[in-house]
Amino acid sequence: MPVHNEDIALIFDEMADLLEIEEANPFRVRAYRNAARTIRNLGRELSGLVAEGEDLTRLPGIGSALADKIREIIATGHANALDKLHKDVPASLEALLKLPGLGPKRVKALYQDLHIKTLKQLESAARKGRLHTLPGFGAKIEQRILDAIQTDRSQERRFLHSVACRYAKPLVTHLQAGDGVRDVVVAGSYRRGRETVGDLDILVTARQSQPVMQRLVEYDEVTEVVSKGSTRATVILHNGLQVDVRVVAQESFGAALYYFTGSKAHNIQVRRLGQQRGLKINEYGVFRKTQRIAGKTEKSVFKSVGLPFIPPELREGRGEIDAARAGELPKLIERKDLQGDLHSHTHATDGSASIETMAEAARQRGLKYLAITDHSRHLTVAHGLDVRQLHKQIDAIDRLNEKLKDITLLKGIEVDILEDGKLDLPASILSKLDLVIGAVHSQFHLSRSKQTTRILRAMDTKYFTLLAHPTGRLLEERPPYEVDISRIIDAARQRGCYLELNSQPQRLDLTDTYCKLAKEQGVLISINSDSHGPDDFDLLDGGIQQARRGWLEKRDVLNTCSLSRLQKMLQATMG
Ligand code: DGT
Ligand code: CA
Ligand code: CA
Repeated sequence: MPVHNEDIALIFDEMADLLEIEEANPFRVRAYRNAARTIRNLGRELSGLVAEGEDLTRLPGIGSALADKIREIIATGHANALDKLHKDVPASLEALLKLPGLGPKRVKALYQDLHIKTLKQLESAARKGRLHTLPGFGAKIEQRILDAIQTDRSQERRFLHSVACRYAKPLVTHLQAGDGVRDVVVAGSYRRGRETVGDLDILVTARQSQPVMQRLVEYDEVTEVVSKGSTRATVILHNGLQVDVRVVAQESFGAALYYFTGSKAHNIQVRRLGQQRGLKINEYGVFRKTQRIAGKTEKSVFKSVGLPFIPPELREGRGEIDAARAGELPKLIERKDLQGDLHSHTHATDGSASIETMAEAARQRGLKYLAITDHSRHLTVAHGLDVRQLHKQIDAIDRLNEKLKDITLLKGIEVDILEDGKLDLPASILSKLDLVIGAVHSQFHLSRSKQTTRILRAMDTKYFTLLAHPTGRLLEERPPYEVDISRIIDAARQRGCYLELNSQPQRLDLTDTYCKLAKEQGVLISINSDSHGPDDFDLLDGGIQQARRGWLEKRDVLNTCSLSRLQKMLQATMG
């Protein structure tokens, strides 16, 4: 059974969590987390690199100890060090870690202060109100834990879009290579670009359907065949992802693609339009009485109800049909519209590469400018920069800019927003930068009003340019902090500063609906990679997809501006 990058990343993430519970050295914990991220964002499978005898320590953030572990995992499927940690840390604690809102720090506190080891004990302590007395907890968290325990029981598992993508692409290639196969397309939430997907819905057209079914169940990633008929099958892949495959007739392909792309809310609204015209719309086509009038292409389906083609990212039943009828669909942003990237890290803090390497990687991807925005001193686990170190970096960037061709570096910082809303570095140094990104990296548990006030205060400080990952969520790991985003959008408009759409697959923050709100309020969004290594610039594709779900056009996005225009705009916020 092949070992994928995701498998290795999951092992390193788990090691980081368990080490943190064990109170290991925070730098060691961080090294595992960084390695997991590097591996997730790698363009190639590590198993392939190892097979070719590549030196893994040439990868960013991978030292010789980590390289040994990677080889061990690829060879054996597991890591001895993790097995050992599993023995040291009670298994029931690991179940607690899986609850949203409970990271290693809180789990450690529960264990040490209240001797809570199991979900049952946790639930009972929360019901008795014993949690909110712990430092780092509060009444809100207590309630959230109770909610989480309850929803955990009923909740289906979802997968990050980026993870689903890594499994979908090779499967599509595998099916595509079958004899007599024509189209293979992934529909559903995957095609709509949702940040997580419940399962994959694949549509196939082929000369014959039986061989497609056979080819699917023989795929080496398939671990379970749930059902297999002559034109339809459902299987589960090794990572738990469910895949529905349907073979459809060529004449129905557009109707099926339309139907299974969804969303359900969108489909229901379109079907209603059809009913008004005496049409029946289903996955086989568009029918007037028994006569098929459309269905070969998606476009023909939309046309039958008087609509233009609606891009999949918009099909959520959030006003796209009215907009389409009025001829007011947005002309959605595309990757090629981006001129630069305003958020990246180097090995001066928790990134893995030099400024120069990052600049070259950005240039290769067609970007004209790149802001270097390392962390500030308050974030000690990321080796945040102090005033002196930032001065040094500013000088280094000035020198580099003199010799770089086809790309310009901007000087920036991702400065921590402290609990009182002050920024972590003094104005005297911030004033020397091209832009200042403010970010919340601590005190996630503040009340909604406190958190909002904190951020608004930070935005009010001179030199504040851009708010990073505004809700702070980490998908499948940490819910967003409590905050009034509409007030923040409003303040950004008044203040003339900007909000980020962070492209890291676990963040995709701002979310689609808030992007739309920002657009309606006239607040520009910066779509940033938050790169920690040279390959991370590819993550911008995911940010673009999220932006499209938020109805954003080229003109709604800050970093579609030319360098000279951007510099003028930044100077205005720094004034
Ligand atoms: P997911 O998998 O939870 O991320 O979300 P989807 O949107 O992929 O949902 P899924 O896999 O249950 O179904 C795929 C598409 O099929 C869905 O987006 C719309 C269509 N569909 C499924 N059930 C119904 C239904 O009862 N009515 C209508 N109109 N469409 C449906
Ligand atoms: Ca689906
Ligand atoms: Ca499905």
